This record gives sequence, C-alpha cells and structure tokens, in this order.
Amino acid sequence: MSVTVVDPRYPVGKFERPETITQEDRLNAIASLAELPEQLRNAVEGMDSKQLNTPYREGGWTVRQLVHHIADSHMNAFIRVRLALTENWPTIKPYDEKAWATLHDSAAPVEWSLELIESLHARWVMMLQSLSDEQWQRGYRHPENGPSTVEEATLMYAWHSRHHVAHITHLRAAGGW
Ligand code: NI
Repeated sequence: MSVTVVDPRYPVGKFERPETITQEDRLNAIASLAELPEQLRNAVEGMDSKQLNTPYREGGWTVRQLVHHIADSHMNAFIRVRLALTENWPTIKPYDEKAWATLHDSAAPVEWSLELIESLHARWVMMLQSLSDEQWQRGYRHPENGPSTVEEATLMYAWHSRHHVAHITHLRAAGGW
C-alpha cells in the first residue's frame, strides 16, 4: 500500500495542457468557470476574520489573499481573452501576482471580491458560450510563457478556479472548521 501525499501547493495537481482539446473539454471548462462564484462563496462561508487571515499552507497566502488573488487573476484573464478575440495574437502584459497580493486592498472584505468574481464570471461565461471554432483558436502571446489559444486559456483558468477553491477546502478540512 502506498500513501498518496498531496502537495499542499497543488491539491488538484498541476495544470496539464491536453494534446487536443475537444468540444467536451471546452464545455467542462466553461462549466467550471460558471460554478466558481458559488463554490468559492461556499468555501469561505462562515469563516471568521482570524480564519480568513490564516495562510492555506506555511508561507502561503491567506484565505483572504487567495480570494482577492482569484479576482486579480481572472480580471487579467478576461481582458487577455477579449484582446485575443479582437486583435491578432496580441502580446499581453504580465503582472506580479505576489506583489499584487500585498497591496493594501488585499485586506478588504472577501465579499467585495466574491461579488466582483460573480459579475466577472457571468460575463466571461456568456462571452465563451458564443464562440465559434475560429474564435476558440485565436490567442495571445505571453512574453515569458509563449502563445496560448483561447481554448487553452479557458482550460487553464478552469483549473485555476478548482486549484484555489481546493486550497481553502483543504485548509478547512485540516483545521476541522
Ligand atoms: Ni493563482
């Protein structure tokens, strides 16, 4: 019997880009993005301020920072996909996510980002549901990570949604909260 040790940084595993992306993969990814606002809200439901200020792992972000980080990351993602849909393989602007997570508003109530994510994901999902095959194959270039199609980015952010919700649910399970 082997014991599976879950790396606390990657509770749902690392993102793996599939060789080929099917229509079903796209629909599953859209479903993950559609479900995130409620799942995130459920994940932090009833947590007090002290719990929200607890790092999800030693040296990691707090739950509060995680929630605001998802908003930061997905606002960038939404804009990147909009750029990809309206320009010819634009080069996008990276940002320093660690530095963003320490700006003063990272101490704001999680509710602010929960509401932001709710509206943002409603628009994002509506946009993705309308895409033609040609649009799914459009893309952007990240100066360090290289090219990414709209469909690859969509799968990646679906993973990103599950990844951070799992950080919170694992912390709560470990703490018996
Ligand atoms: Ni992240």
